[in-house]
Order: sequence, then C-alpha cells, then structure tokens
Amino acid sequence: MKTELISLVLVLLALVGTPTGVILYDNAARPANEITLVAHRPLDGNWSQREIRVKRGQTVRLRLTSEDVTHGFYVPDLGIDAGPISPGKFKTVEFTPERTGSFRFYCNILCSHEHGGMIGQIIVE
Ligand SMILES: [Cu+2]
Repeated sequence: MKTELISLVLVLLALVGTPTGVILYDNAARPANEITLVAHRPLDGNWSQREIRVKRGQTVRLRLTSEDVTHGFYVPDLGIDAGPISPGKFKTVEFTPERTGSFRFYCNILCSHEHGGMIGQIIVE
C-alpha cells in the first residue's frame, strides 16, 4: 500500500514536472526579441518587414526564410552575413547591437532583376 502511494506520487511528479520544466527551459533559452523575416522578390512585396526596431544591448534573434528563391541577408555595419537563405528553410542569426543608429540590410545574393530593391534597415534605439 505504501509502495503504491509512493509510486503514485512519483508518477504525478513526472506528469506535472516534465511539461513545466520544458516550458521553463524553452522560455529561458529564447531571447525576448525574436523576429521572423521572410524574403520574397520585390514585385511580390520584398521583405516581410523593411524596418526592424531593436534595443541597444538586447540580444536579437532573427529567423530568416524565403518564400520563392534563394536570397541573402547582409548587414555590413553590424558584421552580419547570413549566407544563402533557401526557400522554405530557416536560418537563424543572433546579434547584440552595441551602438544606436540605423543600419542598412540588403539581399546579397542575386535573386531577380529586382534584387537591388531588396533593402531595409535595422534601427537600434
Ligand atoms: Cu536578391
């Protein structure tokens, strides 16, 4: 009887504790500032966001993906070059801006004749 009670308590602890631990761990691992940026050819609307506002000193995680062809993501003044972003795949870039200002981002992989229009800016406040 006592063994059964102990088993029951252990099962309950596992049932409640596991999801709680997973949620706590997931939140701890995820920076406060996660932004998903979708690339598509300029005629279809360009980047999903052409202006990204972040805070100085706060770590930003960018999740980059493409809807059509392979694109690039390049922010020379922040030292970011994500390399090729394949359609349907995600690439993650993390950075912590140390100074305020406005930083241009570009597509740096020739994607279409509208390639030159694939620009935007990261504003660090
Ligand atoms: Cu391009």
